This record gives sequence, structure tokens and C-alpha cells, in this order.
Amino acid sequence: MSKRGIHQLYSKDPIAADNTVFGRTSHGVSRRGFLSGLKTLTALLGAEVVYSQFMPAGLIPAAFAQSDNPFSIPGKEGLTILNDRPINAETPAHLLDDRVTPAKHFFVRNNGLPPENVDLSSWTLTIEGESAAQSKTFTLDELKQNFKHYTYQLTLECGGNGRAEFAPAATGNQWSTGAVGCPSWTGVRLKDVLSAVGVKSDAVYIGYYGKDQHLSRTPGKEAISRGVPISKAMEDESLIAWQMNGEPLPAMNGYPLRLVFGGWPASTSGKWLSKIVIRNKVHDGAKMGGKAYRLPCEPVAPGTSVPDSQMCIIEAMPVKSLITYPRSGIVHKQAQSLEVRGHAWCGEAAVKAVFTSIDFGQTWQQASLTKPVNRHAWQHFTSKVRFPQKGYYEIWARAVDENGRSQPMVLPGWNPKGYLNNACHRIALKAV
Ligand SMILES: Nc1nc2c(c(=O)[nH]1)N[C@H]1C(S)=C(S)[C@@H](COP(=O)(O)O)O[C@H]1N2
Ligand SMILES: [Mo]
Repeated sequence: MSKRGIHQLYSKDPIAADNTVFGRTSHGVSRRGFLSGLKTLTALLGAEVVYSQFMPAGLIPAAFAQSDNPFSIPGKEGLTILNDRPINAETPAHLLDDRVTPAKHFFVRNNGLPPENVDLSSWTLTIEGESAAQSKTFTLDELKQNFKHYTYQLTLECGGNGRAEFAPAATGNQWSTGAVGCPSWTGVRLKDVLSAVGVKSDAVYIGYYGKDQHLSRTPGKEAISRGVPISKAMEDESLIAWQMNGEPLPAMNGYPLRLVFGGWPASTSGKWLSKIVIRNKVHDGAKMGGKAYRLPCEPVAPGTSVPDSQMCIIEAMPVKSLITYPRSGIVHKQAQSLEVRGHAWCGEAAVKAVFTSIDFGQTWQQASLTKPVNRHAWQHFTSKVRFPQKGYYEIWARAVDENGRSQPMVLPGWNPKGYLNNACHRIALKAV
């Protein structure tokens, strides 16, 4: 644990390097259970908390967020590694500042072991299942030549993004805010391929199979095999994609072929895609049942044990936003206004408005917000913020969707596996 005083972490250059931010876990303050009084807090932050009268009791200052991780995955530098077997890595909020997420900053969520030595010439995609009129296999060339190509910017977010905040803690990857991104994807429409094969009238679901292996390497045992209702499969923006931002998919993101279902839990977007089944019932592949990617059908008290029969499949993701500039922990000249920016998204609807607050949610100011470039693309907000006096602030952002549904400021409904935490994002700032 570092013995450095917190003041040594201040810098006049807010975004130049990793060590320019203040407030870190290394100061012996854990993210959970911050109980000290205002005096201690002021000492640790090295600044007065300007709106302390509005600060919720027990709130852990955003300044004490997780520190940067020194390890990296080739091609994914800067991501925070959560696990190495399977590999899981998330993106720090300030590295998601681009409107179109660069491949190197797109998160990685693997359930098993990715295929090695992928051979493009022998890779095939088979479509079959009870509700397929026939079974048909395409080579990559056939897919690319027989169907029209489409490019969409589509938001993928892991259903477990934000899990780290739940109490009692939920098992699984402890994602903070970075299991989300919105690159541009190129491929063919899933519906064009399914229609070419023939979809029977009793079809209700599709399921995917990928060429990654279960962690146990048991032959024939899938790491994951999920899917979506046929209505989602038939949307214009539902793609079988081979490119991210005009380049072949990164190895860790499904090279050479994957499904992309924008706005739905990213677990439905099968990577290393080799087979799609058209089902006459809800797909029953690995991680479709039990507690996986499912919520209690009715809300439950935190810590409740819920029988599997009372768990329902997660469909569209809830409304959410992320502040991507400035990075949390910067030092800013109080006399200058600051342009805060970020993205907002929602699984089904578009985002109608984004608001920011610097007084722990007492007052909110409406940000300017762009329209999505296409359905299921995230939107961008900017907000000019002024700080009335020197001291410690938190900037909070809150998005509201077209149906009037807002992000909650505190944790939303607890659930056994810690899915769908869309609580407001907040960052720390010191005005000097
Ligand atoms: N074949 C396969 N597809 C998969 C997975 C996987 O482990 N294997 N993980 C799923 C989950 S849980 C998520 S969140 C997304 C992550 O996509 P990414 O790694 O490209 O960010 O892929 C989904 N598709
Ligand atoms: Mo996921």
C-alpha cells in the first residue's frame, strides 16, 4: 500500500498521464464501507466537499475509484484486466471518449477459451434447427458474396456491467462501468441469411454456437450458447458481422465472424460464430437457464434466494450514460467553466435527455444531446459546468429515455447475479 500523501497525486495537467489523478484505493480506503466523517474525508481528498450537506450518508467518493491496472492484452492496451482465464477486460471511462469506439478500447468478455489459428478458407456458418426449412452451410466468401452488406454503429453492453456495486456482492466478473462500447459493425443482415435458408412459421427463437471451448476443454461442451427471440433476429440492425470499424474483428471480439444485437445484453452477440439454430421454443443452450442472464421475474429484497422457476430472461438493456471527459479525479481551475461530455444509450428506445449535477443530485442541468446515427447507436452529450467555489465536487450524469424512464441515482433492483446496474455514473473533480 502506498505511503504517499494524497497531495502528491495532484497535477496541473488533468489528462496527461495516469498518475495525474487524485484519490486512489491505494490510500487504504476501500470502495465499500467508507464510514469516516467529513473531516477525515476532507483530509483524504485534500479539498473541502463543496456540497457536503447534500452528500448521501455513506457515499464513497468517486475519487476513490479503482486504480489503473499495469497489465495489458496485445491490441487492448489501457483496458483493465479482470481475469486471465477466461480473459475479461473492461475499458476505463475516459478511454471511451470517442464517438465510435476504437477496436483497441472495446471490452473483452470471454466465457471460455477462444479458438486459435483461425483459418478463413475453412471457416463455415451452418444454419439449422427445428424451425429451419433446411440445413445450409455457408463459407465466409459465400456469406460476403450472396448477401448485401450493411454497416451500423451498435452499442454492446454486458448484462453484468456495473456488477461491482451490488451489495450483497454478486458473483461473476466485478465490472465497474467499462463493459460497454459502440463501434461500427459491418456484415450481412441476419434476417437475409435466415430468410434464404427458410424460417418456418413456428419459429420463436434463434440460438448461436461459437468455436470457443469450455474452460474444461470438454469436447462438445459449450462455454456459452445464447440467443434472441425471432423478432429481434429479424430487425434490420441485427447483423452477422466480420468487421469492426472497417477492419477484421479483433481476435478477442470474435474473429472472424460474430452476431451483433445492439441494445440487448451482449451475451446474445455470439462470437466465433459457427452455427445458428432456428428454434420452435426458447433456445436452451448454455447460460440460457438458471441464474445466468436472468432476473427475478418480480423484484426481491437484497440477498433473497430466488428459485430458478422465478427467474426471467433479460431482454433489452436499460437507459444509461457514461461521462467520458474529463476523467475522474482531475484538478480543474475553478474560474474556468468545464465542458463535460459522454454518451447515453438505451436498449430499445432512444435517449430523450441527459442531465448533469454537481451538487449530489440536488439540482440538474440539461445537457445538449445528439440524435443516434442509427437505431441502437449511443448518443453523445455535452454540458458546460461552472463551479461556484474551490473544493471537491462530483459530477453526476443521468439519462432519461423516450418513454420517460430515468437512470436511478442509487443502485436499481438487487438480483442474484448482479445484472442491469444502470445507476448514474459519477466522477470526482477538484476545483482549485
Ligand atoms: N462464443 C462466445 N460468444 C460470446 C461470449 C463467449 O464467451 N463466447 N461472451 C458473450 C458475452 S457474455 C458478452 S458480454 C459479449 C462480449 O463481447 P466482446 O468480448 O466482443 O466485448 O460476447 C458474448 N458472446
Ligand atoms: Mo456478458
